[in-house]
Amino acid sequence: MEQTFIMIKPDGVQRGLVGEIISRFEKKGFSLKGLKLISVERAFAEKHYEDLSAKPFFNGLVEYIISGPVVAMVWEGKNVVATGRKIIGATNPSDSAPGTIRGDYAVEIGRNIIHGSDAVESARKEIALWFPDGTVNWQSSLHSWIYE
Ligand code: RTP
Repeated sequence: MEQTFIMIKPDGVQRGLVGEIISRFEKKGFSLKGLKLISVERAFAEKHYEDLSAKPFFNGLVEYIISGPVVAMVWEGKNVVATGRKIIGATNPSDSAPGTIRGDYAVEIGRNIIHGSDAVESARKEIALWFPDGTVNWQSSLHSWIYE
């Protein structure tokens, strides 16, 4: 089954949105496989966003990610990478539809609350980076009520 990496960024934690965000993924029917509250070092944040290192906003993005604790999660389910991105909404909250997390709770691109892997391959890399000791292997008793 497909997995994705979801991170609630420092603004989402500070604004008390952790429960709301987890609730949206749970209610959808996805399964939580990994969860931790963690403050990351600069080098770790730079590694996570290494593909964006040439962007003009890179230093500000790293400062933002290390400015407070984040919630790192692994969610599992059918098509969870693409569907997770839909639940999160467009990168710039000005373009995120109401009903999405960013559309409902964020205003500016540099404070957009949440990260979600953009592809199955990047999810695999990000899960390995953030959960080097692996995740929890379990299955919800509701599985047969969510999948045919
Ligand atoms: P994320 O990785 O956080 O899920 O975001 P994304 O794929 O939707 O967007 P991406 O282009 O990968 O950008 C990563 C994060 O960098 C910040 N950003 N700031 N100031 C700017 O123009 C700008 N552009 C991007 C955002 O926090 C974005 O989520």
